[in-house]
Amino acid sequence: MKPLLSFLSCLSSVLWAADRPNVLFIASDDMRPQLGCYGDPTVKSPNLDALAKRGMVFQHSYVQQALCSPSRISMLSGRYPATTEIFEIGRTLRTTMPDITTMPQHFKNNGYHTRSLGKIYHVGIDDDASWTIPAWHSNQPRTSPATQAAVQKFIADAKKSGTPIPQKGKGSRNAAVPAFEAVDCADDDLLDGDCAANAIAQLREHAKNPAQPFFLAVGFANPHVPWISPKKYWDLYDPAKFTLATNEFVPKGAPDFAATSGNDFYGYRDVPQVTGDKLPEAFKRQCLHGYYAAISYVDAQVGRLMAALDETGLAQNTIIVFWSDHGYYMGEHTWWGAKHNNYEGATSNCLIISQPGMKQAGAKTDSLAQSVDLAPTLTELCGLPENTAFQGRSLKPVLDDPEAKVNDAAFSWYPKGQGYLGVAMRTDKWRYVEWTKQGAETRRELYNMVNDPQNNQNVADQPEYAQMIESLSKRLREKFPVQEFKAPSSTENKKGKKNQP
Ligand SMILES: [Ca+2]
Repeated sequence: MKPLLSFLSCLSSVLWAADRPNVLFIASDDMRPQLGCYGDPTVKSPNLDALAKRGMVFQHSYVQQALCSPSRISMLSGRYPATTEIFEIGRTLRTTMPDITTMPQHFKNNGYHTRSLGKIYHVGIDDDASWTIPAWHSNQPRTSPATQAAVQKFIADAKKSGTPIPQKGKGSRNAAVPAFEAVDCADDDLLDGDCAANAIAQLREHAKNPAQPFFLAVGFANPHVPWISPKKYWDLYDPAKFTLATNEFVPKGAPDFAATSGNDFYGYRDVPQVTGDKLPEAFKRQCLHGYYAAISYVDAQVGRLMAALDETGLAQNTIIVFWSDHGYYMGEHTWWGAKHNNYEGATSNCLIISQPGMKQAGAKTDSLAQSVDLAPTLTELCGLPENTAFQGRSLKPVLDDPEAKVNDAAFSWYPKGQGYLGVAMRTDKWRYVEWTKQGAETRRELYNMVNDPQNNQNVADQPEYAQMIESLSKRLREKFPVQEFKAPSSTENKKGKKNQP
């Protein structure tokens, strides 16, 4: 009897779901909001700009942690990192929340076919319960044949000499990979082009079976370092015309432990081992060239997906979300190829949402949006039952009216050295960051987002802001009480790592 009931329940949810819109969720890795539709004059992003014309650009969108895995887990689960307690790369969501229903799982439970292609959850830290069938990853390389050969030689040499190769950082296999590379090849010869090709094939299959709606998540690996893309995207740019960062200093007056970023960039081949401000100018321009070309490569893949939606007719009934997992530094504050902190440049991301026939198509909004808002937003847009465990707020009022506000602040977390856990609260005017550690005094940062949008000067110690800080701190702590950063135990870490490829 049980299998029959389960079959009937499944059948009824599929029948009920038949007239629901589809969702094409496109993720990009480490793409800061530097696109034509965000007002950038240098980057060539015609396809994302075209998506913006049929959707809405969120100009103040924030991730809940500026690091791949925790950001993605927070967005996909619809929970703040304060709840997931996943602040690092390594553990799956189920190690802390075994019985959680994620956003894609909520869709699956309501009759959707949910699929993940490419990097959606962090690679190796996936969540099978979220998807109708296990996540798919391309076998195409990220780099040129010459670089692949160099990596193989590096591994063989290390084996011969008995030198252990660390997983990450200096001395890892990245030491054989250049930080940037133009490859004379077709889009599909590299990972992201192949991922797009597979997604297009999926869309064509779905078009043949319109009875079941889909939630198709497609994740591109670019423009995460190394900045490697087909040469034709490099040819779009003249590096002499790039504008370099003008604030090549860390935020002034900020606590030392807070004003840092990750340094994976320095583990790549031929990167001069000097601070970012001391890199030769020609090298900086090459880095920017690689980053912009990688953005244009992703942009072209998005264009292919949109063309497939149009060609199959699915566009008429498919919501498109374009989202990046956090911001990025390309020279600002001396940081290159980096995120890993609680400042504006790290926590702000790309967010474009397009609904078929939306009245506000082409609008841009300054309303604050958070990645945790996507779960309730898509749930509402698709008419699914509300899931009250999702912690964000639906952005539908903003999609209907770009002047509407659903958040009076956006929140981001970051654990830093010495056991500090920082929570950033971004309001229309302020970025307030409060760092706490058990048994140590609280450290604070305050940036005026109107006068100092790049966070160059921490004003928290200036007496005239004492009252402002008191009120911001009260607001922050009423919503998120002080929490201790609990580093994962070694067993938990092992459990996570076992799943890595
Ligand atoms: Ca990332």
